[in-house]
Amino acid sequence: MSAVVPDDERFMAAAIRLSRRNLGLTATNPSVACLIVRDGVVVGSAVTAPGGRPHAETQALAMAGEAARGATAYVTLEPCSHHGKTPPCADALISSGVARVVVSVTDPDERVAGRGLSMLRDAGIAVETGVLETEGRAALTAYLTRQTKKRPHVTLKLAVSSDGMLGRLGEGQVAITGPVSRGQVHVARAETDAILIGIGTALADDPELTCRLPGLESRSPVRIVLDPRVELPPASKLARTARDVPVIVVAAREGEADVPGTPPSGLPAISLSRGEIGWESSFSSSENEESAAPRSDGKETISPSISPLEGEMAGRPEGGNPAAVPGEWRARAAALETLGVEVLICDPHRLGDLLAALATRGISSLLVEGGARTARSFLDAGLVDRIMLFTGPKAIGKGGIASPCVSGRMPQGFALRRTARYGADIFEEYERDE
Ligand code: AOF
Ligand code: ZN
Repeated sequence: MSAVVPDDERFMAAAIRLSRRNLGLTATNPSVACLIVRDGVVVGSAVTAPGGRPHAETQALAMAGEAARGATAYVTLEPCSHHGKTPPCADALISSGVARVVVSVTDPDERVAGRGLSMLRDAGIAVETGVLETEGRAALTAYLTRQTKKRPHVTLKLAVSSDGMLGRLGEGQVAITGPVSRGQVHVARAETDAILIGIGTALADDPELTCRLPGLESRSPVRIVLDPRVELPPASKLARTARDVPVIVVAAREGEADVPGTPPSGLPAISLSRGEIGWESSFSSSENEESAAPRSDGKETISPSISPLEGEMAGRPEGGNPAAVPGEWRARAAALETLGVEVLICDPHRLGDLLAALATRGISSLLVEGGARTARSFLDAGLVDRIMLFTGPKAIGKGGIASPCVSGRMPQGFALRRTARYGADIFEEYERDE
């Protein structure tokens, strides 16, 4: 038998805070934290290492050494029970001699799923679970979404003027929010595996999409551009920095981007060529043209249901360049690849397929940063889990590009979770009720 004791929530809260430290750094593995507490004193503490291993528990136990004997271990996720790349953490806890293990969230990974807790109990250790579970789940939300929905957790970030606009037609970046809000966006980027924009935004704003907070520059996420016709200019900041921080251009199969909404005639939604689902290799040689083979993984492709993404933002004609010449498409892709950009062939009308492919790549969290049409497409497809809404004090007025949602008029199913004031801006965080 075991029961929650008064200090359990205090130590679990500390563990959850610690677990957030490596968000966005642990690839497919969740960022988990473990505290070893003896007589009210923390004698060991650790978070899952960058890259995903070692796990938190073994590091915290190593720090505690002999002091772990008779201590309580606080772990934000159920200790693993499987022999993966490292031996089970449940075994490490048992042999350390801890008397009690307090867990926040049970692990949905089918290799674990309750077995970690059973192993501890069978060894005579007192086990308590569900402590600060809501907070624990919030910190693990990207991992839990990827495990249960087989896609990344999607956050939509919107910076909206006081009159509900995202920018002004024909202009590049328009300052809507102030420096405090922008800092918060950079924090979100640091905690996220990948960031996504539409080609319209890439062309209009020429953004860098990196995390530029001092000391956190190395935590920039993978940058993804939905770019059906491969229009990202080689001179863009994104392309020029692709060797420092990865850039993926998501392009339609040659010739198909010009017919928005048309199902790809019997072709796969995502092609296979690099041994990993959904990722197509080089366009630089004609050999690779042949490699666009139908999916060999036996999965069915999903019928297209969402609106086209191209031509979404200020500063460019709607629908991009319909007269794109096939040979030039290939040359544009090759030019980007020379700069280190990865060109992925995936029907941009099928966001669900794209997200599934990103999940197989180990991307558990995705931040969608614009523009209006990309935001709308993700919302329409029901693929947004969280909305970060920043509302600035100034109006855009005539020629504004309307935001798909504004404060007080959010899509059905989203509930307000948090508000804050960042300088002159109002921040609201909404989550899908589920
Ligand atoms: C823990 N502590 O710190 C983490 C855990 O690929 P592997 O072998 O590293 O296993 C990955 C799985 O381990 C992951 O899906 C999740 O179930 C668990 N992560 N478990 O005991 C940790 N990060
Ligand atoms: Zn483990």
